Amino acid sequence: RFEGVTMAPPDPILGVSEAFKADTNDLKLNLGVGAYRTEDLQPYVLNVVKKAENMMLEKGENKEYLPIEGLAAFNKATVELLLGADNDATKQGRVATVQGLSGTGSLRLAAAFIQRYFPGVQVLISSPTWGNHKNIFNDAGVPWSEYRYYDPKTVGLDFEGMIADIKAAPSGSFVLLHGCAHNPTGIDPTPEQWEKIADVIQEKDLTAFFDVAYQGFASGSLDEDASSVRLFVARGMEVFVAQSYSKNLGLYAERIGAINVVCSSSDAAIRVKSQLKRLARPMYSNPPVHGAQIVANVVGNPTLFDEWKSEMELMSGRIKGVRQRLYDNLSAKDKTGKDWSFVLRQIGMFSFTGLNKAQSENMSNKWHIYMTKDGRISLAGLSLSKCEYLADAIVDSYYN
Ligand code: PLP
Ligand code: TYF
Repeated sequence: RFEGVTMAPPDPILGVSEAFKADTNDLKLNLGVGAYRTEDLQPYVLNVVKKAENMMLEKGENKEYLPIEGLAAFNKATVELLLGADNDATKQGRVATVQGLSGTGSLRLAAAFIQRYFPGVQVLISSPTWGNHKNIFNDAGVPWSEYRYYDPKTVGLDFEGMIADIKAAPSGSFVLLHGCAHNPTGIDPTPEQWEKIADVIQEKDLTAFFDVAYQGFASGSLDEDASSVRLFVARGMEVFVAQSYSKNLGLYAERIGAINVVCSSSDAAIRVKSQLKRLARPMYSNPPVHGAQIVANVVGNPTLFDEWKSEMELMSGRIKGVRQRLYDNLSAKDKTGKDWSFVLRQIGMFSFTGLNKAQSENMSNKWHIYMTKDGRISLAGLSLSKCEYLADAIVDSYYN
């Protein structure tokens, strides 16, 4: 019966960790998956998470089923975090919020909604984008096409190309946008460019679909990292927003996030929410409670909330420090005078090095540095003390 089943290819990002594990060299470095490490390259559980878990134990929280839409206190906290405490859309009840299985599950639920209510309508995604985006829309049966985003000549944003491609999309299309800290490039539009993107989306009657996986983690400020989304919502635009707490609260394995649909009326929001629940029920019935309680406790407790903000600043600050050190080492090691300042301009967990597939393979084969084949490295998995070794490897791979 199962003889005809063929082997599935490994995930291009998660598969890197497998290759890393198999390497026995002491110099090995895993810069594949985007997961925060301490300066000693150990996983990090935030202090506020431990404190929230203690509070939950003391309260004697139970493990009863959640409603299909998730934990009420979490849903309230998550939308406030996203849009700000007294946002008009929230106050007017225009936002349908459903707890999801982290960012991925929230994106997948929205994709199922698009497939059901807008069959055949396409989603535009950036070229490149997070590899799982294509899988998610493919499996949901939502057609997608790409808009230009990355310009290899400048290692920056191809803004003209992006605008031209969005303008050319059939009216009614959805446009997937990374709210902040674009994965894999680390290149974000400026505030002025965001205004122009919103103009085009509004003029062409398109709908923005934001993927917010790094709020607070990119700049260190929750408000700044949500400004793209808030700009669209302030214009009265209807948007989808998927949220994830994997990175900013380090809750990778708890699978906690949400899908928010900002609608033009509270009536529409109620109906949209009912349909999201209908889609969730046969897929997974209802979401897990533990991560939702952690988020609700951290965001809902002023002391923990402030402490969380400091811990996020610490994490994003460490990454910025590593970014600077890597840039300094690259500039010192590279005798050709090449300008490496793009490393400093990129934000978030990643740096897009410009290394091609063969050069990325040289990084792993010769230097035991594991990274994705598109040239992306996770700076969150790097320490200050390893920057010099990494710079040697990059310069060697770049010119050989
Ligand atoms: N979207 C982007 C752009 C990501 O980089 C990630 C991974 O961090 C996710 C979504 C979702 O991750 P998770 O499902 O762990 O929340
Ligand atoms: O891009 C990353 O590294 C993170 C983690 O299928 C991730 O977003 C990678 C691949 C995947 C799920 C999460």
